[in-house]
Amino acid sequence: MCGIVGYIGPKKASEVILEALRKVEYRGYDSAGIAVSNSKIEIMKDAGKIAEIEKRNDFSSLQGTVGIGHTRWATHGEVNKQNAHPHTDCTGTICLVHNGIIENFAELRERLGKLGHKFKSETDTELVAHLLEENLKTAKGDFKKAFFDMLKDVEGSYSFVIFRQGERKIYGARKSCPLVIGIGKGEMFFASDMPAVLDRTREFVFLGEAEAAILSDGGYDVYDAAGKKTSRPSKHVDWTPQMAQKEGYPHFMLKEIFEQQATIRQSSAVDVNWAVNELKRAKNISIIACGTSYYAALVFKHLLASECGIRADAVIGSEFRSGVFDKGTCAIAISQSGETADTLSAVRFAKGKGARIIGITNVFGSSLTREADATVYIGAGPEIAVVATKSFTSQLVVLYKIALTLAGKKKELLQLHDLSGVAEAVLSKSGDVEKLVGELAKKKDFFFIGRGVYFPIALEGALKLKEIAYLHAEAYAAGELKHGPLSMLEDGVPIIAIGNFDENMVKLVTNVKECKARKARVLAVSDHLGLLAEADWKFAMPAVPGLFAPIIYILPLQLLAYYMAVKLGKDPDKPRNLAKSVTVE
Ligand code: F1P
Repeated sequence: MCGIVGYIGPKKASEVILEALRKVEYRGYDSAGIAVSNSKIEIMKDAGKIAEIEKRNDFSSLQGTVGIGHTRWATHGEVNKQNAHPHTDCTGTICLVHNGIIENFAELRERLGKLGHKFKSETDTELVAHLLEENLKTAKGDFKKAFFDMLKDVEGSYSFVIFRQGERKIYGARKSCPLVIGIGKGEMFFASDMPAVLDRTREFVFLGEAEAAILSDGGYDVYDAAGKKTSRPSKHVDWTPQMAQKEGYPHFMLKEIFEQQATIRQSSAVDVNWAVNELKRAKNISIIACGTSYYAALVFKHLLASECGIRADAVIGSEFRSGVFDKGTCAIAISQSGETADTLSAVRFAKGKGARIIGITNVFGSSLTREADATVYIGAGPEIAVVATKSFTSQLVVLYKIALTLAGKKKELLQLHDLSGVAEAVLSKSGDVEKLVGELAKKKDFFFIGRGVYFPIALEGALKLKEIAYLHAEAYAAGELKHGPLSMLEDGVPIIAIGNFDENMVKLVTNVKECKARKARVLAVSDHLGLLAEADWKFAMPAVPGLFAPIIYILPLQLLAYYMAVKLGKDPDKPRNLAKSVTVE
């Protein structure tokens, strides 16, 4: 939540920062701003998405080669120009951007208010600028000391990027929110996520939890929370700038849906041995995740039962107190971003009870990798659209690989490598899904149903439609309809029935008939002629080895949500009220 950037180097800072902000806009897009340092600090900020703000503000008029920028996902204070970042102190010489939540906000506001500070916004962030101003007085002008004193005073989660008039330095710090340092040729960057500056460098420093850094023209220094210098060498990453570009697709989401024909193959080559060895030693297994990743967790739970005969617990990150964790637990935390606050809290809780942690993530150096005893990178490459698509199938492929290795199923492991061909076949029929949207886009309520391992796929299909098309969609284990929800079926309500020809199919067909008897209309996503024959609309799936079908069956549902959003005039890449990494609880 919130994208932040800092730049120091020979180039015009406003241009570098604006470009970088566009690339991390998926982190928040209700307002944005840039500040640069000249003879004084100049700030330009406004409410809206960057493209709208640019029409009203000429960022290129900001001169100067040091600067900071921000794209906001509002938490404290409504969306307006005053609350947009950057924020300054009373003197206008200390300027900062922030991602996270300052929890002792009320106490700081009262304390600083009593000292005579005047606030221009309702944000928690602005208080930190005033706190620095106050600390600077007691530190007798030593800004570095004022900065570290501030870090001791501030409670909550943050990544800060801060600069000061007349000083060619940028100060950054992180706690429970991401912040990386990019090392360019004669230039240095701070960014929330690597894609912000991938076109300028692939050399990154990943700050640890509660660490700080100071960038200058000459390089960077890293400090622990107490202000003691520490060492953090840089790492070269193999993500390319092209991976973070649309490459001719109208939206990142569509590009990422189509990329799955390649990413499914890539992820099947990921090394999972560490994770498997951890699981072999475990007395019990808990899977922790949120949102889409939680639905991957449900599929994994199903696989552990069906393929390995292992009982596991799947826990929603924010509901961690419902899980049982102890010294014998291996907790597998799944998170595309590796930054989801609810998931990280659950991980810390499980660790506190003595559990071992396996992190399954897509983002190198993310917070989850630091908390985990072993990490598996799913290898999907940067996912820019806010909603998860290719990361979901990559999570599934990696989780299948773990379960099948654990079960010693060599033949099936080989089949996993061949799935991308089927994915390609399904995606080549995207036009068929697009055609369905003509009628479906007139509907307001949707019910997704599946049995067994298709229930989490139904949940994920419904979530996609909610996230980007803002339509009411519910998902049920198909057998549950008769236990209440059938009462909601009226003339023409669409039921999306998902499943391949397995032991559950006969019953799924019966459930579909029950819906039709109540005048619902059915879209079948299946390879089973009997189910397709019952349907009003159909997406006929190619033959896929049954075990792996769920990985492929989500593809038409992703396409459906995408085309529905486009048809209804919504931006699928930047859905309202959502952010790519949810760093607040
Ligand atoms: C979890 C998640 C996503 C969702 C949105 C908000 O993220 O719920 O599934 O699409 O981006 O966050 P993560 O923990 O997998 O990064």
